[in-house]
Amino acid sequence: GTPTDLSSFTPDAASIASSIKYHAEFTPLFSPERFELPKAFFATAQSVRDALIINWNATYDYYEKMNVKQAYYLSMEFLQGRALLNAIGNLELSGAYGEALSKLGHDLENSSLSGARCCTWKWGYKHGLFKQHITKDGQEEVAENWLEMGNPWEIVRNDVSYPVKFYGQVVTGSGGKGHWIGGEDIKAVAYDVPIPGYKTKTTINLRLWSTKVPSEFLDLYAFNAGEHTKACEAQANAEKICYILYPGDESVEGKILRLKQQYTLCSASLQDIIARFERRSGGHAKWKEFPEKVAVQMNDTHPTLCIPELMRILIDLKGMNWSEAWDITQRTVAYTNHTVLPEALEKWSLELMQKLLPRHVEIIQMIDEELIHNIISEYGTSDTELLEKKLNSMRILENFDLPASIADIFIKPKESPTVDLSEELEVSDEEVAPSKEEEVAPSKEEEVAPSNEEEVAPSNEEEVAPSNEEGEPKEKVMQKKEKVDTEPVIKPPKMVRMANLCVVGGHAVNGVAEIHSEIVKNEVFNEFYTLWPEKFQNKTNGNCGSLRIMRIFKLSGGRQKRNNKMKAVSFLKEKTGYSISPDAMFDVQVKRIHEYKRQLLNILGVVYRYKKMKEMSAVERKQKFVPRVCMFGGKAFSTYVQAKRIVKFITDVGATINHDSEIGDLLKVVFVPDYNVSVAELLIPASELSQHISTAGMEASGTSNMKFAMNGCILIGTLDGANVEIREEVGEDNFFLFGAQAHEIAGLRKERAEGKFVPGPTF
Ligand code: DL6
Repeated sequence: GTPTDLSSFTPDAASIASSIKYHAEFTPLFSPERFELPKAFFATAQSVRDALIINWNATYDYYEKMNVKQAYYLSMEFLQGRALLNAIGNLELSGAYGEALSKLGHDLENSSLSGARCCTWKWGYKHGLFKQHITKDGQEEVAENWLEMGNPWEIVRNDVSYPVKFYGQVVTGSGGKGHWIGGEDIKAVAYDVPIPGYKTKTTINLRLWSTKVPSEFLDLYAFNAGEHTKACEAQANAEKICYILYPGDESVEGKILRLKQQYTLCSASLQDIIARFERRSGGHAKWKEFPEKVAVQMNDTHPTLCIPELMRILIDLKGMNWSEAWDITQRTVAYTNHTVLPEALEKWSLELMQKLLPRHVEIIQMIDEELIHNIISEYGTSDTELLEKKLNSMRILENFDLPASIADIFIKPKESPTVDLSEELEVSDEEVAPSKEEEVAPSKEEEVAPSNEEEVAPSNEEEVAPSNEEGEPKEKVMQKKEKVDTEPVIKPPKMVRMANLCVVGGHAVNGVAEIHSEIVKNEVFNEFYTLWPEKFQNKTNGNCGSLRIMRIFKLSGGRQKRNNKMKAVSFLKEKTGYSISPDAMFDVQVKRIHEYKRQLLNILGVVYRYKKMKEMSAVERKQKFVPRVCMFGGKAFSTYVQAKRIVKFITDVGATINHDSEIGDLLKVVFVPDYNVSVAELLIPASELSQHISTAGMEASGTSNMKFAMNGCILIGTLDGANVEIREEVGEDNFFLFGAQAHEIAGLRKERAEGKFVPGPTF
């Protein structure tokens, strides 16, 4: 719905100037003597924030009064870009702000840029991913302390905070209720940021969580005894949760930290959502109607814990039974998938999760068991091979025993003699002894008597082999076989497949471009699609209106493009030291560095072009080649060695070509350091050709492709992600089609593996 009673307050330049001056004077972030750029930015942002707050309050008053359904988008990251110009534009106050700032001796564009430079908006974390420096050794990661200067947009809500628990034990009460006790307690405090809509006064809230411990957690005795670090340990543990975006997760500590981040987001957000629902229900919450008032959209699998957390709250705290809670949860939650790469689909060690979130693991095990029953009732038990296939691909718990009753299905009559080594291989009591938590409340796992993880065990495929005539669990039989035939192998760890949990627990699953949504249905989650086709849908990234805008402004060029190029030229000079010609064609590939995105292929193409140029005479070269600047930009994840090597290679190629006076402006290669939303806002409008050449079928959508197209840039790309729809929109003549199609890839890979290679066209 649209609020009707929003402010019609439109300040003029004079009142804006006095508001900026007020904030410059009373905002205690900068020293009083000067009014330089960063201060001008902060003061301007704060005056804009005042204007936004009026619309924001009116928006939420309206939502409250009308008791509207609210959609909550749960995401680990929001990369907002330049908030100041965006907000002023949306408020339709660009003219007035420009005038006010020039009265005060500043320029709106520069003030906004200053904000972008000192704060790359990685909402919610003290540090963003990292700042990328480019040195002679390639990428160097430097901590990015974007909050150093403070954040003019956020408003702390010290009165909005929720407890969040980790570790501890579960005591099972009557009716399957769990009491989660002990453990580590922190609190999540809300920080709000107003987000204005485009061509509307509706201004919504971006709510972020900061983590703290209640002040009584400071160990005063330890502190006074001089043990300062120990005394502040609880505080430090809580605060590090929101210290960094995507902390490295190779170590166990790193994994725990990530899981804590994910759970904090889910728990605090759901408690907040439920508190609002109850408040709006005036103390008479009709829980069945919860999904009519609340939609929770999980952005990727990071917020998957929403599912067991909502179940926990509904069952343990609101007194619902399992099926009531499950019905509400499923109708509330939905999932957006962003990747088909198997290695990027999150899995968590069950053991680790059980320690950190014991009650959630109980709930996940119950969801898994219910799923198993669903699968059996759908496919029956006569075709055990089919059943096995379905269970293997759909179960939430991987490498986890089937409940005993179900494992029996796979028992086949005696076929061949087995060696009875039962005594020797008996799983000792010790091995299955419950952990501390389980002693308090036996988990499902204990009921089905699993072995522990270090145990010698069969590999994945073997695990589904039939058991022996005594009906012993199949695992033990296979253990015997292992011991007899081969060296023991390490049992694969039990894992929780978060994407499967999302598909099972949510009522809708969407991909982010048409081709990707088809792959989601036909490959990644095909077994689920076969079972629940109605859940699957497509939402192309940025589609709302973007394609229409593209149609209207198809391939605009001219003077504006030239201005944009000039800005990029001076930015690149400042950042890289390279002088590039604005008359050259800007050929840009900016995105995360990844093998499937094929920056390597692009740079090899550049090397090839360079070599061809060198073979020609100066005259021929000039005739054959259009002057071109090949720009690359993007971060390589800190542990992704191959991606970092690609960055280094690009910079080395640049160093060679850019210093070749024979080539001059005909070819330049620039690696733009620290690519982020602000850099994108500068480079995309300056580009003439942009590269979206991922191996077809692998880029879920891409988001910059749409932005380049909307800025009148021609794309060269594969039929992958949103490229497919963009090409339909801009027309085949405005899109250079490149490379193989998704359905051809498997065949080509096979050919290559067999040593067949058909070279492509040369130029
Ligand atoms: O949906 C946003 C964006 C897509 O446009 C990209 O194609 C896709 O790679 C990206 N996916 C992720 C998820 N994780 N991984 N890998 O960031 O999502």
